[in-house]
Amino acid sequence: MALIADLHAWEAFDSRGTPTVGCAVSLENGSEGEATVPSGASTGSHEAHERRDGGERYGGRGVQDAVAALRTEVGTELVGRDVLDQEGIDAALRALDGTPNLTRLGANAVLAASVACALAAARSQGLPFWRALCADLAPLLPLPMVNVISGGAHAGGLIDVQDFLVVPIGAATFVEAIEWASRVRSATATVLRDRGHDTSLVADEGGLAASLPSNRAALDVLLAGIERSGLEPGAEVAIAVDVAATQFLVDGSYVLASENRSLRAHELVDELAGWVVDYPIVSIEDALGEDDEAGWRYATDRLAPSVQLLGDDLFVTSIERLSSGIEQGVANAVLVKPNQVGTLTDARRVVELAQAAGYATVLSARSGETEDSWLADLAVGWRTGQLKVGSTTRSERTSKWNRLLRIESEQQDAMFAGGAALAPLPSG
Ligand code: 2PG
Ligand code: MG
Repeated sequence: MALIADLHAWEAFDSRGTPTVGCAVSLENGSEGEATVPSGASTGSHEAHERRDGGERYGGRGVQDAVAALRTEVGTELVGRDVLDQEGIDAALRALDGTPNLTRLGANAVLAASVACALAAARSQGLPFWRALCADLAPLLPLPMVNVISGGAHAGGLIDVQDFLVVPIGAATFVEAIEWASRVRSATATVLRDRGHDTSLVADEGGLAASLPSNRAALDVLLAGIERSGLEPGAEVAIAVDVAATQFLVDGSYVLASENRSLRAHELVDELAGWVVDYPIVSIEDALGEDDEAGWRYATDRLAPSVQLLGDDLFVTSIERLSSGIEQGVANAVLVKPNQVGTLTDARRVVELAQAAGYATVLSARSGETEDSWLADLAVGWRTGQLKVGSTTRSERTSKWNRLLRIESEQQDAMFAGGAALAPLPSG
């Protein structure tokens, strides 16, 4: 037993300078756990509720009410509970909230408490967080998915597709994988500079935010960056895109504003299929809007046999939405963001459900992050196989990569997931 003695909460900053929730839990045995939580910009409408104060402070985005709830009713509920029973803690948080989407307390408040408890539990057992999470299973270092060029909501809509990422599929270790990703980023910046673009401005996740004429132009630049880095496109380093299509779905049409084109769902899928032929693309996230069922079915038929088709806004880390996706055979991989659902237990169940169904799992940071690194431990301990964090620059991103570098350096026998983590999985 490791009983909670006290819970403290405060208003902190995220990487966009927007308020977020911080929470610390101290135990009767003297151990502590402390967490701050992230926040998205291209959020799905089915995500758990992020509680904001409204009013004047921080343009209405303050979180003083969420913090006050933690200090009062959540603290009262949790003090005296055993942090070694994470499921019990998370169930108590859900019951206290009383709504399906955590609308009353706020998912930002609930997740901060959930993670702080989990961290305190690991401390009190004298274990690294990842070890406390995987118990007897072997830890697995994730294949990194690294943002190099940004568009969409993270880069002022310069181009429509939100993320152009690299996936070092041929790397043998995490150390090698992240060095390759970093090398491609530098080479891509050089390519952009050579072509007359400004590379001093970066987007929310540290990606290069260039004003390119089309989405294909970004793929051209990224492919040129991989070639310039001396790594082999498609064999050593591949490309992933997060289309984030919900963001440009207007009245049933997908509006590629940068290209002055408006596409029906099947036309967008056909366009993406063309990109897969012309570029070494291994993963496509949110190819369609979050509720475009027919579009997703068509996308799955056309794309999922050969590439990873990843649902973010589609599944929003929801057991219900993922279960129905699995039943209908939609997509073949799920993006997992703990703050989309609000508790670690719920996020972990989504990972387990996906793994049991042969879907690949990609744990993901948000565009608004903090310097915390607990996400890296979740990837290793939950054996998600893949981790998407943003760029290899900016401290709120590197804190996660740095944590993995340390874990790999200390756990020489830890397995690295590598390119085999990508869907379609052999059993899927
Ligand atoms: C996404 C994430 C991270 P946001 O769409 O996958 O890139 O963005 O946190 O803004 O939802
Ligand atoms: Mg996404």
